[in-house]
Amino acid sequence: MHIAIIGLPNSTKTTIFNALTRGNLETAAFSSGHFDVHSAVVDVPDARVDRLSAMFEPRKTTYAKVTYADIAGLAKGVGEGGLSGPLLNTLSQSDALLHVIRAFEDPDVPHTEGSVDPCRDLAIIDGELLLSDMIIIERRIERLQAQLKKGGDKQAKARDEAELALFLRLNETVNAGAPLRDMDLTPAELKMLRNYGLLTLKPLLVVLNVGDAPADTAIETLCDYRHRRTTIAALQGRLEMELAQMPPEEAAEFLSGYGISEPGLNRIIRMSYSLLGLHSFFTVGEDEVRAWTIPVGAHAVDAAGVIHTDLARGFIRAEVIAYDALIAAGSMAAAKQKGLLRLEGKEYVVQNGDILNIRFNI
Ligand SMILES: Nc1nc2c(ncn2[C@@H]2O[C@H](COP(=O)(O)OP(=O)(O)O)[C@@H](O)[C@H]2O)c(=O)[nH]1
Ligand SMILES: [Mg+2]
Repeated sequence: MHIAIIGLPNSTKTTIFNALTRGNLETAAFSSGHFDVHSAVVDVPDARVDRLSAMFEPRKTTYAKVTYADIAGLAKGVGEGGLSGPLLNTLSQSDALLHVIRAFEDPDVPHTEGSVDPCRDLAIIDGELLLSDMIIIERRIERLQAQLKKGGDKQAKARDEAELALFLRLNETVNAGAPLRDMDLTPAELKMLRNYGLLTLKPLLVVLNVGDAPADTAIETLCDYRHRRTTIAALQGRLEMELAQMPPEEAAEFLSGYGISEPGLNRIIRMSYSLLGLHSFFTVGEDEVRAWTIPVGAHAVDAAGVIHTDLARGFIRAEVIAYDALIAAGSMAAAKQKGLLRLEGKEYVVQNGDILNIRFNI
C-alpha cells in the first residue's frame, strides 16, 4: 500500500513525512522547486499485535505496512497542460493521496499564496488534480471515438463502446467540478480504469497541520468538504516530528507528561489504512506473530493467498478465532480446550482481527 504526500510548497509535507516515518529529511522554509521523491515503509501501529506478541513470545513480530512518499514539485499551475512525467507517474501509481495543508501562522515560514487559508489551498491542489484527470479523460474519449470510426471486429467494438460510455460519465463528473471518487462505480468499471492514473479517483486523506495549537481544538470538518473516500484529520506537525525522532522511552515520557495516550501520528497511519478499505488478520506461533493486510470483505481463501499462493491452491479449511476471544481465553491451549476455534471454508468472510491457521494440502 503506497500513499503519496502532496501539497503546496512549504505546506509542511516533509515535516509530516518525517513524523510518519521517523525520518530525518531536511525541512526548509524555502522550497527548492525541484521534483523529488523520498519513500519510506512504516509499520501500522496495532496494540493487538503487541498483545499477541507478548502472548506467543515469537522470534519475529511483523506489523502491517504502509509506504509513504514525500513528493516535492506540485504547485499551483503545474496542472496547466497536465501534470506530466515523473510527478504524474508517482502520483498515478499510489493507492491514496495524503494532502498536507498548513493551518498555522508563523512569520518565519513564508506562504506561496501570501496568506494562510486552508480552504483556498485545498481548492488549489484539488483543481490541479481535477485538471490532470480532465486531460486524461478527454484524450481517451477522442481516442475511443477515432477507433470506433475505423471499425473493427464486433468484440473490440463492443468493448470500446462500453469504455466510451464510462469515460463520458467520468467527463460529466469532472466537468461539474466533482472528484471521481464521488461516483458510484462497479468493481468491473474500477478495474477498467485502473491503468489510467486518474488522481481524483484515489482515496484522499487531508491532514491539517495546526502548528503549535493543540490538535483537538482544530476543525475536523473543513470548508464543508464532503466527499466519499475522504478523511480529514488535524495534527501538530512539528511536535509530532520531534516526538517521532525521539528515542521511544523519551517519547513515552513526553506523552505521559502531557496526558496523551499515543502520538497523533498513529491515528493518521491507521486512518490511511482504513481509508483504503483494508484491515488485518493475524497468524500466530512461536516463529512469528504477524499482521496481514486484506481488503474488507475478502474471503478465507483470499487471505490464504496473501500468505502464500500454495495455501490458496491447496486450501482445505481455516481454523479461526477472533482476537477478543483468544485474549479472553488467555492462551491458544485454553481456547482450544474450550472449543473456541471454528473451522471455516473458502467463502468465509474474514473479520478484522481474526486469527487464522490455514489447513492446506498440495
Ligand atoms: N511554526 C511551525 N512551523 C512548522 C511546523 N511544521 C513545519 N514547520 C515549518 O514549515 C517550513 C516548511 O516545512 P517543510 O516540511 O519543509 O515543507 P514542504 O516544502 O511542504 O516539504 C519549515 O521551516 C518547518 O520547520 C509547525 O508545526 N509549526
Ligand atoms: Mg519538502
